[in-house]
Amino acid sequence: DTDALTQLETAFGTSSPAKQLRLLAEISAYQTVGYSVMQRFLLDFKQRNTPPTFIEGRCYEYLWSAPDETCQQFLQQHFPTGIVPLRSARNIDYQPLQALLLAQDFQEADRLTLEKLCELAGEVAMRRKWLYFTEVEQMPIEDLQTLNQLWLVHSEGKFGFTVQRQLWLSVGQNWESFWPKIAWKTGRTWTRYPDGFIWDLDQAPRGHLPLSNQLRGVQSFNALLNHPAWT
Ligand code: UYC
Repeated sequence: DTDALTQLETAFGTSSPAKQLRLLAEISAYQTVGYSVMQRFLLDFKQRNTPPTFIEGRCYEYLWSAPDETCQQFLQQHFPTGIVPLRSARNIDYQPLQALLLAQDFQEADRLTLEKLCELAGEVAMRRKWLYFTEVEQMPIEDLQTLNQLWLVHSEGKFGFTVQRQLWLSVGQNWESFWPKIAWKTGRTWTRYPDGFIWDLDQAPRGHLPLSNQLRGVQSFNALLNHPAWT
């Protein structure tokens, strides 16, 4: 009944993010009336003018996959390019990445992220298909923050460069401790691309994605985790 839904909505406003995720699942079970609650929440968010979190991301995902056409229309009207502002200092189009993450297609999103990073580094890197650390150092803060936000917001805060950075700092920037923590290495064995990696949000450990190939050493990833975008 709607009384119970009103109680859920009230509780939602004062809960922790983890609790809010669970409440959203309950609210979505109410379907049409539940979707109205979510739309109200997203309109509030729009007015606040604050960066989106994974709560707004999850809300957006629920509305996007809802059977009610009014939900699609709502998103089209109020958030036509997604919940994350797709800012770029280099005029790069992050819309395709937004779409893949929204659809929770993490494997394709990971592939496209590397492609976008190469695009950000320039034509030479695009042809090379991998990054020099000097190119990473030169990347604009704005674009890296957009990429990071897209991953964070559409992964319940589990994936993204800042999640990786936080874990890496927590082990004293020790790579050998870091790799097993994010399941890129087990014992002495590197995880094999692509089938060894975990492309499922619920199964993967925090910081597992996006990937950064270590074939040519750690310098590029090191430059990424040390980028001024995160300080
Ligand atoms: N791969 O093992 N990786 C590739 C990872 C390594 C290798 C791509 C990550 C270790 C080869 C991505 C790990 C290694 C290719 C990743 C990992 C290795 C390849 C596709 C755990 C051998 C073929 C994008 C750290 C022992 C391409 C890209 C080539 C591809 C990611 C081998 C995303 C996180 C040291 C031979 N691996 N990679 O970059 O260039 O090509 O030959 O890290």
